[in-house]
Amino acid sequence: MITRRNALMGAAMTALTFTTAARAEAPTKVMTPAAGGDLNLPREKVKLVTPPFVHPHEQATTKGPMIKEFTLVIEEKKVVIDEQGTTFQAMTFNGSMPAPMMVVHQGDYVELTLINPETNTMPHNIDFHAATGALGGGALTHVNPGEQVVLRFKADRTGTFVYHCAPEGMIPWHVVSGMSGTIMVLPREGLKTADGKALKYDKIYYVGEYDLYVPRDENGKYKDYDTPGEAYADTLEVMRGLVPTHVVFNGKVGALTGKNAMTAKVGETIMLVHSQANRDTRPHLIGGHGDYVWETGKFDNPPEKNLETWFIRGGSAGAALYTFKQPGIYAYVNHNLIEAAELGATAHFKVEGKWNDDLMKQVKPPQPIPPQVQGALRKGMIPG
Ligand SMILES: [Cu+2]
Repeated sequence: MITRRNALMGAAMTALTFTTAARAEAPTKVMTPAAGGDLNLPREKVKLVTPPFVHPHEQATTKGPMIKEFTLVIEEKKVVIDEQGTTFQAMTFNGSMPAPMMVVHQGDYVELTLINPETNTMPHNIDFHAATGALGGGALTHVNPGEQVVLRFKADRTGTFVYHCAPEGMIPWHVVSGMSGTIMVLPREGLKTADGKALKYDKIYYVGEYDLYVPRDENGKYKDYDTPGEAYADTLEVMRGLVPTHVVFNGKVGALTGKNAMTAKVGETIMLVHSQANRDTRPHLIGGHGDYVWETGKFDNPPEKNLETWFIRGGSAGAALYTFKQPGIYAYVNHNLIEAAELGATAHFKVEGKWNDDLMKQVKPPQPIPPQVQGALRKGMIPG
């Protein structure tokens, strides 16, 4: 049923849609697949969880292909994105930035119910980079407020893939407003090194990085808006400058630091999936490494080893495995350090365990420079 309010909002947003000059993806004629129930495969409902956590899953499976059922509810909502209380008109799947990570195995079918409740003001859809055809599903999933749709696609290739909202005429705005997540398609036999050795993780975390563009008033103060529609024109102007006001992990400055730090134990292997749906980034674990890194996230390619920093192309998700060897607080950053330290792109790992002196030891603590060394320095000599 279309309410009067929806009809009005729909008209308003359609007008908005066509005022936007740039269209990232051209529309295409699509074939509507047959209604569900035509596949005689076992089904499993998967309950999604809020990132950085990931729903329980098998890494390798002996089961045959299945239909994995997921539900995403679109939620437009005002959120706070920094310690100064700056507000942001977010658009989300399931209320979180990033949206929940989905995990399936190659050959499985992903069956998504996408719900756009009446409380929202805009049409939305979903484009899965893991899917084939119809703009990644974008052309088959347009839902106005008060509508829902069911899309099914076959996960025919392995890897970590971004999914995002992509409504015609408003794609970049919806993406930089929060509407992106990741699906991980695992090989049925699990992850492997280049020479075929099995790789396993003890824990998995999902970090979604966002570049945010918050308009300022004439005094340089961040503006507050009541609805995404009201923020649209000003936000688009900031977006076109290509200089983000915030670069954040998981929706806001400090979402994964301090008491929100990700945790691990010495000896545990962590799988770290990192997505950026719009802009390039370069994750780095300070004091650690990427033991095995699928920079592009695609598991058919052999993982690179022992990386210091890895590159995530805008519009993709990468995956890294690391076994922690020392306890302590580790910063996990975008190694554009200005974005990490000034704009927010920093997370923490709190790692418990026993320190290994062989790997690192403070041989002598800081102390005054001895007189003979001072003397040498005064003569311009390098002591020792
Ligand atoms: Cu959207």
